[in-house]
Amino acid sequence: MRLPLPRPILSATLEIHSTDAVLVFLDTDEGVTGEGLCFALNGNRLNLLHDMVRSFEPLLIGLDPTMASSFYKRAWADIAFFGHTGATIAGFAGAETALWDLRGRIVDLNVSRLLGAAATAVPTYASGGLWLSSSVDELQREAADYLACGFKAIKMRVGARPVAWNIERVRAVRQVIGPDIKLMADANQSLTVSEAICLGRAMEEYDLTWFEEPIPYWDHAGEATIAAALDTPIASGETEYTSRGMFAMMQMKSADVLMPDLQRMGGPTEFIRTGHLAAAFDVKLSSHLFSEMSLSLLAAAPNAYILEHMPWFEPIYAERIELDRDGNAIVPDRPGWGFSFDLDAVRGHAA
Ligand code: SMN
Ligand code: MG
Repeated sequence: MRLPLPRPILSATLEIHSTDAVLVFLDTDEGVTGEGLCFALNGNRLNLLHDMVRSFEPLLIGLDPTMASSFYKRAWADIAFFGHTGATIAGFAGAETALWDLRGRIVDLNVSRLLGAAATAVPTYASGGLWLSSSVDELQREAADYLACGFKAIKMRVGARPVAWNIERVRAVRQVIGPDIKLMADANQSLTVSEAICLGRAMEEYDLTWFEEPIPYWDHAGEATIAAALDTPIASGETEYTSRGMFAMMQMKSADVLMPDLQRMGGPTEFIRTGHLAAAFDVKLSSHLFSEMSLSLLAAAPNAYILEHMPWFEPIYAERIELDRDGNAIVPDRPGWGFSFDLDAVRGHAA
């Protein structure tokens, strides 16, 4: 399916017009269906993802869902030739995400409870706005709107422009939200190490909760240099693959906060493993996109820090993430992920 954004958005590295998804349905002969998705941007390579997901059918048809790890084991070996990255792992993630939904639904438990929940609500931050495409006035209006919706934390984007250009925007946002709201800044890998240290120092007086992906994601040593140089915590990991990629980052001390992306992790099993590794390294655990699923996974992690709230797929779900009075995302008391596709809405967005 294809979901055009209300207006195109601009990060430091990408213009995004639409978010597109392959929806995954796993039907059982007992009448229970597990749902998952994997996604692409701007209408590109959606067929590739679709074919990747379907390539797992031979390993899923006839599978007893209480033997889910046997799928993980066989599929992991099956994709090794193409590698545990890119479209290969994204397709695997879509299937694994549906399988975990099914596991929860067959025993009538939310995935957080299936795992043993640590919390019934998870701190969250609004991430759907404050892009580089917004003017300073628009940034201030968007930030005020998020506060009116009950959010207590907001992320804005910064980028490879003059320090003064970025600082004017950070200052303007901090001015409207006041000192008590958390503010994060995401550079989407657009800077060099020295530029990042320079901008990071200039932003320090605005009390950022984190400075995200300052440099290209593969430069773990560079990120470690930045993390050591700045007082502001560094958040990263959304572009790395699997728990092993996260492990390498933690060994290098690249980030104070990890933000595993459910798709690049390869699904819930690898996300959960990342959470355990992060606990062992005393690194804070956040998430990237996939808010409806990451909510339950973070709720089961004792070291959960904050959930990225990205509303992109709200239009195709029957339910929405609700916030409590403190701005935390409430974990649904519904089985599986607790969110079901609204099939009429899905049909309206067919690609
Ligand atoms: C981001 C990256 C890719 C797609 C959407 C948003 C951004 C984030 O880096 O952290 O939300
Ligand atoms: Mg980011």
